[in-house]
Amino acid sequence: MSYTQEIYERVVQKNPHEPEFCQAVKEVLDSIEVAISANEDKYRRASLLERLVEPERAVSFRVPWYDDQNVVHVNRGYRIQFNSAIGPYKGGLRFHPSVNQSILKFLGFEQIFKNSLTGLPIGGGKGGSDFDPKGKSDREVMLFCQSFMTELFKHIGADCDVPAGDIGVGSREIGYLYGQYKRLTGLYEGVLTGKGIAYGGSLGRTEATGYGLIYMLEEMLSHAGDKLEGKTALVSGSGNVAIYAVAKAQAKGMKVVAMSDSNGYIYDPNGIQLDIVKDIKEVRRGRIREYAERVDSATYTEGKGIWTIPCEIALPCATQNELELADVQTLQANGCRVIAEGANMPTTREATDYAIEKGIMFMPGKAANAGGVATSALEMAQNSMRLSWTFDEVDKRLQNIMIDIYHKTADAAARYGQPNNFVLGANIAGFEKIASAMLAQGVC
Ligand code: NDP
Ligand code: 2IT
Repeated sequence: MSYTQEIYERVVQKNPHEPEFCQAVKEVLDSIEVAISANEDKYRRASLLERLVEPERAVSFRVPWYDDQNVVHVNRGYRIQFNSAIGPYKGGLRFHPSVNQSILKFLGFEQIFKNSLTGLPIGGGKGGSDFDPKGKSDREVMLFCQSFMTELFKHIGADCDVPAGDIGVGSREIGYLYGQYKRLTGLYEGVLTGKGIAYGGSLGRTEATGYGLIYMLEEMLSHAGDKLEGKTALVSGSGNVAIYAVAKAQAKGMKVVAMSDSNGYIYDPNGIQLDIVKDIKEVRRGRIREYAERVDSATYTEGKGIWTIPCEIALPCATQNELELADVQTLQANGCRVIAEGANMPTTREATDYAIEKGIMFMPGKAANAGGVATSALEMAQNSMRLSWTFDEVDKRLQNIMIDIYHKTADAAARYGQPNNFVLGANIAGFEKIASAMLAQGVC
């Protein structure tokens, strides 16, 4: 049995109740098998893969808080500090009722390779809670965030672990978390990213993941002799990543005809009016269905049928495993030729393999959505220097980082004889840097 297969079996055996984590590990191990086999002795002697799949530390804690009726609730909080070989743990916090250790370990594991691809000195981590911010008052969200940070602050710091946003954690939550960290520690330091511009945030961080996705897409198409202008796209989700992906796609002349949330999707053949989506989602925290109530040309459909709409480019920007085999088959039959993942692991393994096999250009999330965490690392750099760059300065750096990630990914894929397999390329390119840092630092 190969070293990678052996490790995968151990992971399944040791984590039988963690399907998402096992899924993420399998994809990476399958990809890096060709790179491992050439140097198998070296890696085995150091038990490199055994160490790679085990988080350095995973903390789980109680988060009690009062709602507006003075009823006490208890949620579970987590921080997975997965790998610090190339820098302090870095990765978002997710607040969503589906959060559990499996989901956060998959996200933390993905983050290791994503952060490596950015070329910046950041390790991999992820955290969050099964708290649901939906329908809660600002006061309830604040009390929850304060309670969450009252435990989390013991484990994080500007040079040790720097959380940020993810699903359910945006600028409001980051503000409350930062305020409590400062109160507890007395430190004004870059311990969180995605902060408000008034208190140490970086211009461009809000837009970075979505913009970065489109910069990546532009680079992919240009190397295939094509361009973004005039292309029709679907973007799932209507949160931070989806909104700024649509903004940049439209600025580049693309037509986005559909967006969604966890209840259903809107279809607007005239092209989505983003100012209305932003008002519904960012200002009023409403539901995407309201778009169809406000725009005559749009229809709203309950359920996850967004992928049945004909398009040339599909950008899943909501959540894990939202794009399944049947969806990719439908997309392909309707003329879709490109998929780039704004979300983390939104495409199931069968669907990913099918897309690559059928020649759909497919860019995995760890490369395509790395613009968010890369810009977080730029925020950390600005905080350390105690200065702030202009929007254009940050945006220019983001563009260069995305182009660089494209080349690292494509070059690694080509080196291993599969030039169209960007999943293989991204995993190998991310892994090589981590592996060399881990080997150099000895058994730890
Ligand atoms: P937001 O909370 O801002 O938005 C999430 C969107 O996805 C909402 O429209 C939400 O709908 C939808 N969604 C969430 N969970 C589900 C679900 N179980 N089923 C269907 N739809 C769902 O999060 P982000 O935009 O920040 O994150 C989106 C994705 O991008 C995630 O996979 C995240 O890990 C990834 N990502 C985020 C980065 C960032 O910088 N924010 C960076 C890199 C990746 P509803 O409102 O109904 O819940
Ligand atoms: O999945 C991700 O890369 C994020 N949620 C962003 C993490 C970060 O630290 O900015």
